[in-house]
Amino acid sequence: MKETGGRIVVRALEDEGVQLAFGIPGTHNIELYDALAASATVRPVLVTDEQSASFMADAVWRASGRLACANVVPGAGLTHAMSGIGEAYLDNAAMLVLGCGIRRDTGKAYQLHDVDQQTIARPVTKAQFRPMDGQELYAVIREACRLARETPAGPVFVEVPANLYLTTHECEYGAPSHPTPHTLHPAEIQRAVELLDASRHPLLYLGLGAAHADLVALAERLEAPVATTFQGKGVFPESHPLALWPGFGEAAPPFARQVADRCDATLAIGCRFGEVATGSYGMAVPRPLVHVDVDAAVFGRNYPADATVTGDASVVVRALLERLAAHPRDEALRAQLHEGREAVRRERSGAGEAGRVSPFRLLPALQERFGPGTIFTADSGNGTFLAVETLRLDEPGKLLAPVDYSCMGYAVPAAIGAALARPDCPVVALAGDGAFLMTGLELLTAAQRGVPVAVFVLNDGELAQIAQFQDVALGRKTASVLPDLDLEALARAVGVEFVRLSHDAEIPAALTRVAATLAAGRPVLVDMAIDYSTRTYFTRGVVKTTFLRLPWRDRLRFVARAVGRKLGV
Ligand SMILES: Cc1ncc(C[n+]2csc(CCOP(=O)(O)OP(=O)(O)O)c2C)c(N)n1
Ligand SMILES: [Mg+2]
Repeated sequence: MKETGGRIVVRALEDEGVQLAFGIPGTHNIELYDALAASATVRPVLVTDEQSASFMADAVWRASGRLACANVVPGAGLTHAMSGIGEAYLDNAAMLVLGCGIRRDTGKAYQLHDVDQQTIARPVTKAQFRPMDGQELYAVIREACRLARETPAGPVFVEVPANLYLTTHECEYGAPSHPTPHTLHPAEIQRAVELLDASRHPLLYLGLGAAHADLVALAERLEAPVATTFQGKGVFPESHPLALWPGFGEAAPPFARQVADRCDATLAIGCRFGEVATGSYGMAVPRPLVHVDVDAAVFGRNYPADATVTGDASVVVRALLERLAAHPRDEALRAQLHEGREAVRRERSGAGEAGRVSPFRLLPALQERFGPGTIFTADSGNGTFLAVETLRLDEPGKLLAPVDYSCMGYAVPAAIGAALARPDCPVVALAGDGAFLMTGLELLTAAQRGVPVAVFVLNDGELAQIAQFQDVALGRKTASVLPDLDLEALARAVGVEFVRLSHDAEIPAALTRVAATLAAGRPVLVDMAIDYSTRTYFTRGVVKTTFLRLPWRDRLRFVARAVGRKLGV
């Protein structure tokens, strides 16, 4: 029997278990939207801007491990969605970018929205498809979904020519074949085991790619302190006595550096030693370095590896556990880790700026109030680093942050996507005031659909992450001070509850109101006067690392300029 293109695509989404399709319809895909309206399992979600559509789909994956789709019109819809697609690409979040395209059956030029979408999508997607025949539609969508999920996950683009939606096609609905899994090389495992057995104090360094492996058993076998990347925060329970810090170089607190400096080998799993995670390559990685990843392309790019193992983290860790000798329990190390964390907590629990809210009080209070299931979303800016350094997470998928593409505007739409995917979890967005200006209107979508998200606007009146660098390095701030915005009026305009949080003493009462609003199934906007007077370890470390890497002449020039400006000369 023949089916319409729209029905065929929806059937493929249903068979892939895709339940959420975020986007804005246009003339090219109204037939697809019409078919979506008839689906029992795939929900179309209307957004205010397609960048939110891709941020939401990204968050569905990160929060639930389920694939979602950004459903966009040709040209303008795709380019609006590019920010979230780029984020998903660099942060390895799976997503189906379901685009559509001009008619390919008329031969006409200068059609509406006609740009070369395959070329636009290529640098930010794992693969691009353009089925030309309706008979291919089902198989192409299923293959795109499979590729998007395959580790390392990422976005995959499919451009469906509009004419395929307008006509009917013969189609077969067979399950796609699965590629054969990668097999381990015993020699690689053997070499890794030799190096780790020979070390007295190995360090474990884990990225998100290590999730699902038996990491607690591995850490305890090696009696190794465990550092993670930012993305990997929570893959190893941070309440475990061997947990070190998210990172361990100049951009980490002194105790984390001291512990790492004492190590005589590193086992890195599912990470790439990217610029952000390493604090601008300010980590001295103890050698020998054993690097494990499913993607051999990551080895040796920034830090030379002494041994590499290509393979799925769970499989490799299982193989290592079969062979690795047990290291003796190291009470001194465990005490040092405990004391180090306590010292950080003490250092930060002091009085901050009067009349403002300390992030070091607010974030633990949020964790206590909403519990371990809470999903936090953060944005590009100071808030991400505060969240990374302050939250204590025992699972991955609980802090969703734009790390490697670092795109502002992520937190609010990501919170909505996460809340739709995980209605069982409280969801809290930590949005910088600058980032909020980009996608904050998406609260309208949350209000209209009754999505209970708590959006905390970290209101400091500045683009702080940049302003702080400018202040230290340049002695003045340029184009980084924000205009005033009446957030209470905005909350009223989009129909969400509003809470003002001006200083620490108000935290308990404010959280009670936030909890009551979420429990009633409604979103809430919290205007919070954030205290940024304590610089994060990350910011301090990156400034130092970058500065020390400059030639002497330029260091002097920088210092003279900053000091001169501070003194007003
Ligand atoms: C789309 C985009 N534009 C610009 C930047 C550069 N940038 C990185 S952090 C930052 C400051 C963010 O300010 P805000 O949202 O107020 O957060 P804060 O740092 O003040 O907490 C800027 C402008 C970016 N990362 N993404
Ligand atoms: Mg700000």
